Amino acid sequence: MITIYSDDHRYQNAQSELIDGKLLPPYENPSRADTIVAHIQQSNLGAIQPPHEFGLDPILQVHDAGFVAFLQTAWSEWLSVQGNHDALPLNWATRTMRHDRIPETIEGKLSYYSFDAGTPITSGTWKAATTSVNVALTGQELVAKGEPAVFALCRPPGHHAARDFFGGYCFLNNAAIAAQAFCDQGAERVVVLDVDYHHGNGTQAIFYDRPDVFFISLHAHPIQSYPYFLGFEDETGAGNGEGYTRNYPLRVGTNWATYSEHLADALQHITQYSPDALVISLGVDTFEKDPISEFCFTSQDYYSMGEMIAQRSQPTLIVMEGGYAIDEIGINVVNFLQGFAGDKLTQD
Ligand code: Q9C
Ligand code: ZN
Repeated sequence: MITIYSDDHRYQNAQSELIDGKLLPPYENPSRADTIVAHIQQSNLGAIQPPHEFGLDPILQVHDAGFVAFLQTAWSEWLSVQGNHDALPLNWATRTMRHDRIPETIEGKLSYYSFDAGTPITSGTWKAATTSVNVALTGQELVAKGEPAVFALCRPPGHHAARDFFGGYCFLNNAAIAAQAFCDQGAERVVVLDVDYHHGNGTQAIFYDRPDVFFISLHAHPIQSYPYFLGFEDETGAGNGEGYTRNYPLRVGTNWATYSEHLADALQHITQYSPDALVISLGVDTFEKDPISEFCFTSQDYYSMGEMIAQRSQPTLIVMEGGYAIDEIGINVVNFLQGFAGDKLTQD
């Protein structure tokens, strides 16, 4: 299986993130992707190729133009007002407040275009986030040209980013942009299967009213876990998209035995839908030793998950999302990819 990767992910290298009431060294840091790519190099998985540039057009098919312009200029505006330290928002328009007035100042715009204070904007954020999109789109292009499966080693991740807000370590929604590219190239039905520990609120929201992209997610129950305010079972799509969103919220402490029963159900729905392409939002923060998550997967479980998902025949783009246990992140990702490739690629 080909991996798409660029060192430019290292441009997203924040000083700290706000978490659990503290400013801590970021969990979402360059060593994540560096470790994954090192493990892929040591494996027999296949070639690692660089991305190429796709420009803003595919991003603007998914994201709001004002939001994209904000992300592009946020650092220079922040730098000139606040100085050379990471930018974070501090307040949001919650119940009874207005969402129809976009502030003029950089501090106000940070608040308007975000949903948490754990996602620092730095000098390199735009460069890293757009490179991450190019990684996903380069992988998408290879799958569209006939590769059965490609791994897009995206960093920063994307699935929490919605049409016009960032958060959850995500700025641009790599998986959604790739899914939209499949649609724009003629796919009639695309599935995004999200197996990150956290609900992919951004991806769900982007496709919520559309029948051509079916979003299916297994994740920690939002009543217990971040992002808290989306990902419940009764969210099933709206309008023409009714029936084309499916959520499997699972309680803290869930292990592979329980998870795999729900995954089997999700895979049946994918088979029934019969998509032209599958995009997998792959997070390995379901791991038992993940520092910010509370599922109980072992490293071997990722091999089983890869094998199980590969039993579908659709062309597949695997997009990296979360996973913060640095010591095992490489093993866990390679195990998933080996399980997937073992069941799919070597039998073709
Ligand atoms: N106490 C992704 O995995 N903070 N984003 C969680 C836990 C945000 C995770 C706080 C976690 C975002 C792509
Ligand atoms: Zn996650």
